[in-house]
Amino acid sequence: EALGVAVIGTGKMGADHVRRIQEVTSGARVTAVVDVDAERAKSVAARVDGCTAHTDPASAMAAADVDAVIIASPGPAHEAALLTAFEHDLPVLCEKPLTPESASALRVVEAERKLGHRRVQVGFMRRYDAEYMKLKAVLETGQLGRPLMVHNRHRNAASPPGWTSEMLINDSVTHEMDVTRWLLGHEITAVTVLAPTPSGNAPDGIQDPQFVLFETDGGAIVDVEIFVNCGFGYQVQAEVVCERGTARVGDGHAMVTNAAGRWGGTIAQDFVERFVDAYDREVQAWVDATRRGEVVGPSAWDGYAVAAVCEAGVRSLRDGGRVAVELVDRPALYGG
Ligand code: NAD
Ligand code: ISE
Repeated sequence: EALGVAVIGTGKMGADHVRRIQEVTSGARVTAVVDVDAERAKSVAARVDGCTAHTDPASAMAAADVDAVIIASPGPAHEAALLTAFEHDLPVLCEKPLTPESASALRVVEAERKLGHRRVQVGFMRRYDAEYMKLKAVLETGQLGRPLMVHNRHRNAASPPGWTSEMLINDSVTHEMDVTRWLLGHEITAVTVLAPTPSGNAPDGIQDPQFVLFETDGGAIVDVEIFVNCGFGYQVQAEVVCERGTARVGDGHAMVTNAAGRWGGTIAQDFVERFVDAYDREVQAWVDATRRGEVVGPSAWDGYAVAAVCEAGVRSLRDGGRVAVELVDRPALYGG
C-alpha cells in the first residue's frame, strides 16, 4: 500500500513536494497538508484526492492515514514538528535546516537518540544530484589522489524580500557545508568569512557577495563564493583539486548552441529548476527506504554539525577573523 505522507508547510518547497509525490514519486500519496495559512493549505489539499487540510502539524500527524511526514515549513518551526513526529514515531524528511541553531539541533539529536532509532532524513538534496553523485564516485575511486582543496560558486539571481546578511550563510552556504562533509568525509573545524564591498545590486544593508573559507580535520581548504543577487541566474559549481587531478561539476553544459557568431547555453533561474532531478531522487529514496523500514541520507547529526558550522560562520561575518567550530561527541546512533 502507498505510504501516506503529510506535508507540513505548503509554500514554494512544500507545494512542489506535494506535486512531486502526486506526479513523480512511486509508492506514496499525500494524505494531509498543513499550513498556518489555512487558505493556502485548503487550496493545495483541494488538488489532491482524499487529502485533508490542517493548520496544526500535530492534528495531521495524529491522523490514521499519515505514515510519514515531510517538513517544509520555515526553519524556526522545524524543532516542534520534529519532536511531534518522534512522539508518533513517524519517519521524517525535513527540509534544511534541521533547525536554525546548534542548541535546538542538539535537542532533536538527543530526542532521536532517546527514541533509539533514526527517524530523520535532512533535505540536503545535493547528495542526490547526478553531477555531485558522479563527483563523489570519482573521489572514492582514489584515482585523483587525496582531495586538497574545493572551490565552490553558489549564485542566486536575486534574494527574496526580507533577506539578511546572515541568511547567505544559514540558508545558502549551508549546502556547501553539507557537501564538504559528505564529499570529503571530513568535519569542518573552522570558518572564516571575508566580505568585499557589497554589490550595488544587493538590497541596502545586505553583505552580498561573501567569500567563505572552511578548514577541515582532514587538512583540506574549501572556499565558497556566495552571491545571491548576481542577477543572471542560479548557478552552483564545485571543483575538487586533488593530488593528481581535478574534478568539476555544475558547468551546465547540457546543450551548447552555436549561432550568429556566438556560442552559449542557458542558465537555470532557480533551485527548483536546477535541482529538480535531485529533489525527485531524494524524495523517492526517502519513500523507498521508509517502505523498507530504513532511514537513509543526511542524518540529524549532519543537520546538527552544519548548524554548528553556520554559527561559526555568522560569528566570523559579524566579528571578523577565523572562528573554530565546536561539536559535541557524536552519539553511537550516528556512528560515533
Ligand atoms: P515558503 O515561505 O515559501 O513556505 C513556507 C510555508 O510554511 C508558508 O506557506 C508558511 O505559511 C508555512 N508555515 C509557516 N510556519 C508554519 C508552521 N509553524 N507550521 C506549518 N506551516 C508553516 O518557504 P520555502 O522556500 O518553501 O522554504 C521552506 C523550507 O524549505 C525551509 O526550511 C527552507 O530552508 C527549505 N528550502 C530548501 C531548499 C532546498 O534547496 N533544499 C530550497 C528552498 C527552501
Ligand atoms: C534556498 O533556501 C536553498 O536551499 C537553495 O538551495 C539555495 O541555493 C538558496 O540560496 C537558498 O535561499
